[in-house]
Amino acid sequence: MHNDIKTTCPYCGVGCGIIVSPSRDGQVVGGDPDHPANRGRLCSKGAALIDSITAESRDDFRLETPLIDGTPADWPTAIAQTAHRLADTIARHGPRSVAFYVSGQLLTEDYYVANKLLKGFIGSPHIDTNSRLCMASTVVGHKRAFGSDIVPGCYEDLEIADLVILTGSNLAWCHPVLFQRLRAARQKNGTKIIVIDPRKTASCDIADLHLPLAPGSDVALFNGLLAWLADQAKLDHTFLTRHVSGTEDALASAHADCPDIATTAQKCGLSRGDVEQFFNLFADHARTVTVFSQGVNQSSSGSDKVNAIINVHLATGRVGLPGSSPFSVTGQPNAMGGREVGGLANQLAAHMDPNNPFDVDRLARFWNAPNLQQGEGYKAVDLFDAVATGEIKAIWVMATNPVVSLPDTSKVRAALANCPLVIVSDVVNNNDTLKYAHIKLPASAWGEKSGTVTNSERRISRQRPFRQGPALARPDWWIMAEIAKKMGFDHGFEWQDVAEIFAEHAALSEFENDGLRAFDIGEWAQTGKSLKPRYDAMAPFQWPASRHYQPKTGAKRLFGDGLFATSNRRARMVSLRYIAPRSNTSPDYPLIANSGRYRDQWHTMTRTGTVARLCAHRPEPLLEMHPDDARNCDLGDGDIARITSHQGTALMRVSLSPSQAVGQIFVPMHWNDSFSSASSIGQLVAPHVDPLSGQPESKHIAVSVSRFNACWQAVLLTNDVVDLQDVPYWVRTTGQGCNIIELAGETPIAFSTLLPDFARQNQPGIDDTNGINGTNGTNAINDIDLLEYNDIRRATHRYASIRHGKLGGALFVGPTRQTLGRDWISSLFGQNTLPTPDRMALLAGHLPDASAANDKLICSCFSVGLAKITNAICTQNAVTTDDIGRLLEAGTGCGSCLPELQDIIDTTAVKAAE
Ligand SMILES: Nc1nc2c(c(=O)[nH]1)N[C@H]1C(S)=C(S)[C@@H](COP(=O)(O)OP(=O)(O)OC[C@H]3O[C@@H](n4cnc5c(=O)[nH]c(N)nc54)[C@H](O)[C@@H]3O)O[C@H]1N2
Ligand SMILES: Nc1nc2c(c(=O)[nH]1)N[C@H]1C(S)=C(S)[C@@H](COP(=O)(O)OP(=O)(O)OC[C@H]3O[C@@H](n4cnc5c(=O)[nH]c(N)nc54)[C@H](O)[C@@H]3O)O[C@H]1N2
Ligand code: SF4
Ligand SMILES: [Mo]
Repeated sequence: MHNDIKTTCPYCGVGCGIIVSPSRDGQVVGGDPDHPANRGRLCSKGAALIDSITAESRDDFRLETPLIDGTPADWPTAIAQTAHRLADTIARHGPRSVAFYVSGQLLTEDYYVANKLLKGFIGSPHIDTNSRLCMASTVVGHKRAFGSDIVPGCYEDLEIADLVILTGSNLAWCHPVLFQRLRAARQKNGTKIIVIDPRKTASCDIADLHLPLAPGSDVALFNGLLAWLADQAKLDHTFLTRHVSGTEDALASAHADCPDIATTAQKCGLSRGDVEQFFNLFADHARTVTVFSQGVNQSSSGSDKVNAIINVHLATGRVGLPGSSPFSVTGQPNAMGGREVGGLANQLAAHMDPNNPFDVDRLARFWNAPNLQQGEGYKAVDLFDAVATGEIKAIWVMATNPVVSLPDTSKVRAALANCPLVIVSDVVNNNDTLKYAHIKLPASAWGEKSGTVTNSERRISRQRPFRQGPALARPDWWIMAEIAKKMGFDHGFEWQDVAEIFAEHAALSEFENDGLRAFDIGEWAQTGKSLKPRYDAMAPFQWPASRHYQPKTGAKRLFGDGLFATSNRRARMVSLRYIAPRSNTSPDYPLIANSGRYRDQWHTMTRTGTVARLCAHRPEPLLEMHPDDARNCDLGDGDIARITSHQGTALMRVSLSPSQAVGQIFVPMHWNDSFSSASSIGQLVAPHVDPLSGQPESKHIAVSVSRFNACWQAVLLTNDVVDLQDVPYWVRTTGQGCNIIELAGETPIAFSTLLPDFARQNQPGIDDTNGINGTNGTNAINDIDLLEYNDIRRATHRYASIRHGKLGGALFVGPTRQTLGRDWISSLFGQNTLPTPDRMALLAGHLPDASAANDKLICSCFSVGLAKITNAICTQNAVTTDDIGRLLEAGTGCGSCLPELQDIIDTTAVKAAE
């Protein structure tokens, strides 16, 4: 392709515009200066998109062909087989025995087809999505308060607000470009910023106040605020009288729950001073935006947390006004699009309701779909329970990895293992869920497919193809449409192009819409010749885009006129009481584990886990804990710990962190069985859900932590497939030249079996269990040099294999964590011949530049590590992030590392002062 292609980032819900341009060695990705979400900015993940595409081109990465029971098939066979098995299941067990589990990473058009096929034509209500784990509580909160699932504000509000509250949101790492916009606005306007989060996160870098509230206590905090605002006569009574119902009851509940600052502080585990400061800041700034995300949603009281936030905004008339709104930031690139097409089990397409017979009838007529049923389907956790009990006999998983991301994953595995028909559509050929699939269908990936996504501010943008995928990869909508037609659903799936699906979706949004269904994009409902060119040229726009109702098009904000989407057009305040999280500590499980995200990893790592520069930021998953807790558990920094919950056990390396409160640990959600032996966190999460939204409580897991008594630790560098079955602790990361695998065990094993060449050669004379003979030297067999060094006294072993002069693998074993520089060894893998000094250095365990060893990568754009930054602070007088940028370039690319740079400056200054 010769021209610039404008598309949208496939990661987070900020929905940044991207330009892909041709370059000498292929293509380059840059931020789109014209896209309103980012105006040219990108974060570290967006900036590394070309790296992830390069990784995707590797031979073993993509699912290249349909596989039926492990046998490659062409598409006609795969379609016929899938259709036949689904039809057979329906014939024998009825339509409700079929379920789909889909994802906010599908494009709107894919998502629309999935809902139409399952709900409308197969006639099963059981389609749910990973948005259940993500946005479901917000959907309930919005519907309860506004009558419809609508985000009233826009990104600009964060820039023009006087006060921005980030609650349950680590915006710096999870919505980095929005965070950059906020940072810039703060520099310009002095915006006040409050972070409400049990732990000190990177987002606190720009905060005036951090409230480390007790996990799960948000309802108490916002109830306390509501009661206090009422007592201080700070409510907007005119707005309440005209536009809100339920006020008195909500106020009474808030007063009963948290009558004063002291009670609020006590329930939230905060100091009175901090609570008072928060309340005063809220009262004093009419232009307030409250940004909320998973610390709010992923809770057994998630829906109530959302409404507690909206209550204070309604009570002060701060909804849908410039710089003034509650603001749910969505996670996935198309979490919002999924909600628009009714992706959740308790929604219908175009913001209609499966429990409303008029909506069901309307949709059935529009689709000409006689099988559409009234009523909700199973929500994700219940859906997989129904798979486990055998009620669901066929499940089709698309664009999500539930074996990693759902709670209680042991149960999910068992359910899938027993399910008679598991179909998985994915772009990769290996993830934890694909292992259970009878039918694997190769989907086209980002960069290859065409369609639309909706970001957090209701902005619909195009994703446009700019590269060829594997010959047999197909867009998800096409796969479903072909199977639908093969199942005998002749009408309704005949689209020739994705533009036609979008037009149908748009037509449905305005179909018999009396103006109350705010999701109206009827402007795009056209058909005919001009459809495709217009769709292809679509510039990003905010819905609604109505042909009939006000606001007709591109409204930045909704509800600013005080008219809501309820039948009486009044918003509703909800009466709430603080209820403690479901999973609580006990003598057996005395700590609370909170799980969340890292700056440079995306979810279950299927894509970001293959990019060296994204893996360098946090190569191993860390159990972050307060030093006091670590001491109680007999753990030190860098030790390996066993984390046990009622559900299961995981292993992770300990990182001491004063940012964690005593009694609370933080663990990443990303690692899985493809990247670790036992660091997948879903196996610890209890299936406790919010009673209204069905969203699991992944932020509050009662656990115990104990020592994993490593008697040896090792690092293995290789590109070969290694059998790690007998290694209890291993974590794999992608280095510049090879995979880097950290290993540890509680009992000795035969180390040489970990190095493929050693195992294959079955070397005589090498006895390498922990602490044995001292064979040192080189053995050459079949052009493979095997270097070996054993120091029995120190229990230290080093092995390297050189194939045809090139480094093939290196293994370093010792009693503690290996401290040698992985980057340098990893870089040797690219060299055609390994010079003798490097061979010697490998065996001696000495690095040419020892200071580079184990440096922690901070800036992934310019590959600047901690050592250089600390050096610049200590010896070159760098006192601001700008100084560091000038000296080292760090922080001047995407800016995602600025919070960490500031943190390093602060801690280095403190150390220097001590
Ligand atoms: N780098 C990166 N960015 C991403 C993603 C990714 O995988 N990686 N995923 C995207 C997706 S799908 C999503 S949903 C978003 C999620 O974005 P966020 O919600 O910002 O991310 P999390 O790290 O899951 O959780 C946010 C914070 O909630 C806090 N928290 C935990 N318990 C409580 C509580 O009881 N109350 C309060 N107030 N806070 C609490 C946690 O300490 C954590 O810092 O990120 C999106 N962006
Ligand atoms: N403990 C804990 N668990 C959590 C969370 C947490 O904070 N803590 N967060 C939850 C949240 S908010 C979310 S959103 C989920 C995310 O969890 P998942 O949705 O399970 O995570 P992903 O790794 O994004 O999985 C996406 C899959 O889709 C594939 N894929 C990518 N593009 C396409 C495509 O175009 N078509 C098809 N067919 N496949 C594609 C990818 O290869 C990958 O296998 O995790 C949830 N689970
Ligand atoms: S903030 Fe980063 S991950 Fe999110 S859309 Fe923008 S570039 Fe992509
Ligand atoms: Mo999410």
